[in-house]
Amino acid sequence: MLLKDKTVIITGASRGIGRAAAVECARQGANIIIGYSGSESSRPAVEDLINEIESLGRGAVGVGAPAEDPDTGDKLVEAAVSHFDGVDVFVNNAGICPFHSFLDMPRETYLKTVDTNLNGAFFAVQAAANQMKRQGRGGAIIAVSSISALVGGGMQTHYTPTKAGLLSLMQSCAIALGPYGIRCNALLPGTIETDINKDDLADTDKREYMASRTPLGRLGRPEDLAGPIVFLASDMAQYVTGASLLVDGGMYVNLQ
Ligand code: NAD
Ligand code: RM4
Repeated sequence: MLLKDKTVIITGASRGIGRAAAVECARQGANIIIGYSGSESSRPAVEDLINEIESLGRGAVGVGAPAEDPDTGDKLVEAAVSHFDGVDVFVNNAGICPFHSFLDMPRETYLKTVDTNLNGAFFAVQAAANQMKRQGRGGAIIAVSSISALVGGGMQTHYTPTKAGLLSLMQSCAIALGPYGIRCNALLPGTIETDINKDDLADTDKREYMASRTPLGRLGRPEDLAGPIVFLASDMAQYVTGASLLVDGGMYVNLQ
């Protein structure tokens, strides 16, 4: 029960890494605000997650919260205040990576990626931090960045800068928010099999290449990130702020 009676907001929690984190946080005693895109097609997945969390004896509320909307953070915070006891943990997880070559990258693809992954995150983190400051009991903010904050991707020239930006945002926020007892850390997943890279990894050669780069011998699963997210959210990490935690099966260090 590392998060007993805490309230955790997770953006993009309807599936993938965000969903796995939501379930594990609930298992550890937290109530969850499930941020999702707001699309009708996501609603069944959100209902399914609410049911799973309730079966663990915890509360969960789904909030339609498009990541690119600067007002989304306020909306998520309002839900946490009205349904539970404010916000203890904010996990900025929502993100997209529409793989595309650089030289002909459509402007709208670039702008949408930056708005969704980084600009929206800035305002959401700001909203969560202001609420945590008002509450006066500290808090934890986790940005789901990526191994791609540290290395490039030829088909990810729009995406990797957003992930580096999130890492940098957590470093600066750690300084800005430390005086309020608010810890800010970046989680850097490696290659995790989810919907975000389903098409990319449908290429068997690419999939095998990515797996072969991983010393632990397999690609990641969403559940592999849940424990590290709980750790950063919990008091076990009470002196951890401004840090980056790679969870990549060793992929980053695997030069030779
Ligand atoms: P995913 O596609 O399963 O999940 C992404 C989540 O973000 C979904 O719930 C989706 O609905 C939500 N989302 C997308 N656009 C949104 C929007 N405009 N507003 C609100 N929600 C929106 O993929 P995932 O792998 O679970 O991705 C989660 C995070 O992990 C992303 O930020 C991604 O960049 C990061 N990440 C993933 C990997 C990987 O290999 N899968 C590696 C490193 C980092
Ligand atoms: C990650 C990393 C993975 C990729 C996903 C979409 O940051 O680059 O390899 O599949 O993004």
